[in-house]
Amino acid sequence: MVALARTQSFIADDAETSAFAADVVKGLSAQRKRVPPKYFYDAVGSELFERITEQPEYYPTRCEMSILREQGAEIGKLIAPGAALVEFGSGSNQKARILLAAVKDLAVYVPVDICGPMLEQEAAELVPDFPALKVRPVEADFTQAFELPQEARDATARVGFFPGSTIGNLEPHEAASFLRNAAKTLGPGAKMIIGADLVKDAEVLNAAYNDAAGFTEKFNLNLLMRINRELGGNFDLSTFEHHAFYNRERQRIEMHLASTRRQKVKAAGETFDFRAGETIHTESSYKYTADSLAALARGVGWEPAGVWTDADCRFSIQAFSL
Ligand code: AVJ
Repeated sequence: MVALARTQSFIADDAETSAFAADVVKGLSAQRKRVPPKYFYDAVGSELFERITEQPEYYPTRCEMSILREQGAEIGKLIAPGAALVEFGSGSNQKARILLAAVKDLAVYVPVDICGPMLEQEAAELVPDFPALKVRPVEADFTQAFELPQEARDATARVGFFPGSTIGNLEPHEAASFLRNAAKTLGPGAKMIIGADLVKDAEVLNAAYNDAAGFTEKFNLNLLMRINRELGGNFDLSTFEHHAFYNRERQRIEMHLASTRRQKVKAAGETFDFRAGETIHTESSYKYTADSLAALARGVGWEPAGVWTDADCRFSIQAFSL
């Protein structure tokens, strides 16, 4: 038996479904159709994302892991003894594990994620490997400010951890608002460690989001399956194509689902018209430089406190303090 505190949840199941329905109706009614990328991550989507990270073309996860493994001791110096580590959008915990191994005397680890079942499972698996560590999972939408568990509020210091280039999924103004809310959540004197994918050649980027084995395509299309399953949709998946490309001007990868023909589709009790070739914009994955992320963070009160990259400078870990 594993001794684990119950996940603190701010999300009710039906509230989650109605938020999904509202976002889908709003997004598919817009001039340029879109659905927020956070809805990729149901159980199937989370599993598909794990497969993506194993593909040879998808370098971000491997690069970030290598930075953490090789420079984790240096990065860990930002985390004072008795501090709380708060991971935003924790997913599989695999990156936190490397930091946790490099840091001594952590008061508490608080993984925060919107996917409750994943959070519970991953937290439970952490306990045997770090028997002395307090783990206090929180199920929350981490883009908003939320209340930390008591143990984290009582810790000597609070350090945010936002790996995986999840920040890239946010529009720059949303990333700024996330950092502002994280400052509120963590409180004065906090630090923040962010994993951000770097601007680079379009070929490398395009390949990473068009893996030959087709897992990114499956991951993208699963969004329509999820709408069919949870919102009574009737998307015909054979009539939508995965499109992913680097938008150089905006320094972001865009993922879309393109309707191969003119059609009507039902979802969440409404009917939506698609022109032939019309797309649903399902994800933007912004790429940063050290300077562009520092500028964004400075704008909301965070000062740069360190940058680490892999040998090929494909990915960065960037630290900030309040
Ligand atoms: C989890 C947001 C970092 O943007 O690279 C991977 C998600 N989408 N392949 C990314 C994703 C398509 C991923 N992030």
